[in-house]
Amino acid sequence: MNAHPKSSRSVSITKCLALAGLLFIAGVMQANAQLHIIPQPVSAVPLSGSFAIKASNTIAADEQSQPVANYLHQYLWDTYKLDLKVKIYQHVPPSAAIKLEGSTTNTSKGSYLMEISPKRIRIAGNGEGLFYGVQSLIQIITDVNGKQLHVPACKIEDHPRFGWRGLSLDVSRHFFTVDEVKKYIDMMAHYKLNIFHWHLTDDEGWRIQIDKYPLLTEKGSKVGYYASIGQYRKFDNITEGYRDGFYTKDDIREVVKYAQDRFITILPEIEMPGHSEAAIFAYPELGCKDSTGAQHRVRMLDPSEYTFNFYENVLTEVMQLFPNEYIHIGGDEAEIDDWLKSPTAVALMKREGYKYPSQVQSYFIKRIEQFLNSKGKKLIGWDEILKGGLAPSATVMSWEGEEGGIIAAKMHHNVVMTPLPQMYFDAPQAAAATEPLGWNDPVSWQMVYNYEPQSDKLTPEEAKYILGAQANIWVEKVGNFKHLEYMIYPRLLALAELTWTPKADKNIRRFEQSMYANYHLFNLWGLNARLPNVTGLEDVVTNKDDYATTLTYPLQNAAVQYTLNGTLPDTTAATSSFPVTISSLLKDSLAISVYTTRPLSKRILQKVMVKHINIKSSATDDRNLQPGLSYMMYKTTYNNFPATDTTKDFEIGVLRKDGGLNPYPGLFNSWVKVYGYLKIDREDDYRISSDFENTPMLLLGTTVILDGTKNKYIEPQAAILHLQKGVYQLSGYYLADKVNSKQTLIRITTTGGKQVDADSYLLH
Ligand code: TNX
Repeated sequence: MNAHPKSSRSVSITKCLALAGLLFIAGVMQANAQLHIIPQPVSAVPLSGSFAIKASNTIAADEQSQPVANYLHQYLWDTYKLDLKVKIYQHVPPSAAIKLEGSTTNTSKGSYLMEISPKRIRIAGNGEGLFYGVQSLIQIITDVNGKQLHVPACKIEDHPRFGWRGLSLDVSRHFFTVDEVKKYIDMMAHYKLNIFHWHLTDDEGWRIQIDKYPLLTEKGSKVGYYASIGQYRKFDNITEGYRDGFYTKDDIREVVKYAQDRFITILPEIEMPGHSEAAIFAYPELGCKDSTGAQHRVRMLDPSEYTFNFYENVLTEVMQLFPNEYIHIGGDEAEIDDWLKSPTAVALMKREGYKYPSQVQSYFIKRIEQFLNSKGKKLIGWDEILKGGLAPSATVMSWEGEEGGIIAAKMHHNVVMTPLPQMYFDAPQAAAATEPLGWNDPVSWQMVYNYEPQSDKLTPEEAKYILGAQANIWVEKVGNFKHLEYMIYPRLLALAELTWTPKADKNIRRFEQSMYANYHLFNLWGLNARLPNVTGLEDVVTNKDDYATTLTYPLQNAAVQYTLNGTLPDTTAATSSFPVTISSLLKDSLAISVYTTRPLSKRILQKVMVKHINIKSSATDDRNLQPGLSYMMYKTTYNNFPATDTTKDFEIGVLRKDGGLNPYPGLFNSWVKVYGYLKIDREDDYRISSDFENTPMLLLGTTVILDGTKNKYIEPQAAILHLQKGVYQLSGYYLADKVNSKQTLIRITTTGGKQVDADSYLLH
């Protein structure tokens, strides 16, 4: 045997170190193997190795790509203090390390190609396409111990599904500064959203300088001042004080440019003929006589020549500031019955032969449309503009559900889907009592993700009129930017994916993982995103005498405090890190409260109940039982399912396997009653839950085991039951809709985690 000479030994140590380094890099790559890019690209193939970004690298770009190259340079500097050179070439040399190039092959709007090898990064695309490629790159940069930036090798080919990927911001109810608006635009850009709908006027505040009518901002933007002297017009909805302010024309130009640099179009909204109290406050002649507004307590614009002339002048100045083709004129929640008190409106109705005030609304919008069209602009408005007849070329923003949008698409009008509840980011993200203030019922990121803008009520031809989707945020209850960030993130990521990624490629499990991976970016960007829920925490009913669960967390560095007695953990409660096992004897119920904290994030609170129940098997002779549950499907969409018991219109059948039914033909959704038996052949612990977005009501005998009045995504729940061999009467109700019909209605697993075959357990 040869003894190893010393030199060769030292070589082998070097080799070992090199190998360790490689393994380390492999580890980095491993972490990125899934390429956590949101929205999920059309095609993303991970390759082996990674590219290390160094200060000595140059960003080489052709002339048309220079703005995007500058953006990347600025981003790397702002975020990592890395100062790369930008060099502009007529033809980018093949050897350059980071290449940004206009594309001749990839020309569909927003498309790009990105190839990353250990030697170079190449992104090719035109305009926004190239910019989107850079955004994908930004998301996969890994910072190894704050020392070295890496990006995993990969090949990505990508383009958007919809051309309208929007997000609104109400700056009337609370004002947000230019810097805050810019940060909002930045975050939209990171997730490839491209329409920023700026809600600039409303009852509470007029926020845009109009030279011809200075009182609009002088009086109309000083909500706090006028409130303080008791002259305020409408403030009962506002929480957290007032944020006064308005944007000068220079401010607007600055924001428009900032958005343009990020390939975001700004859609300005000037509200009319309702939600105009700030303008009427400043110029009372605009107001409809004796109008008080039954629902919204605000006056209507009078449909007078003075008003039309005034708003044409306003819009003229607005159009000079915003270069895009669309102008949003509001149109929502107009209290049109008030026009019956207005001599102007009554005379107008007489002159035009109108019977209803809705025809005045239609007249109003059509006149404004004609004006906008004459200036080469297009009108878009909320779905109420359908009332009394839609203006000839108007685009409809469907917010009161999808119906308005569906009607408009069938009339071959363009539509942007922004329906309640899914697209409303002013809703809390979990049970309202534990969240910062919001409107309406909670909307989870899962509900946002599952939203499909092209309703199956549309033919493929009609579906082409759906330009895309948009989420809205109204800020009556959102008084500062941190709260605003909390409402927007992470739901914005779900919006981004549903508007970008091909429908067939959506996958909520994969998205969830990528979303968690994005929290490191939220930290990097100083963004107050809502933290994810704790896993292992749910409302439970159980007939067992003890209860145990292990709480885990999808993010690192999170800490947890909990109590089991219904009180909230106070500052002295012990803090642990995840995972945490809770186990307790169970006599009656256990009220678990959990605080989760993470550096730089607002902590979240979750509360669940574990309730003890008794279950008896029924003495049914099971010899004639057949697979499947019986069902009655009612021709009703009542909110209240017990009302189905008096409904005569229904069909009956047997529900096989564990999926749900499609709604009653012709209805959006319809109630279904299911009944039959749960047959247990082997004594064991079983877990019964539902995958439905809206949890069904489910009873064993007369005992409720799943509470259908709660939303599953918001408040997960399960029954954990020790069941003897025997037959149990099972019944329940659920709402069949197109989302639920594809999911598992009743999921039964042994507590060992094995899913049982529904056909041998659910019988009739
Ligand atoms: C309705 S959504 C509005 C907003 C309010 C929101 C919440 C829509 C088009 N109009 O003006 O802020 O409800 O109150």
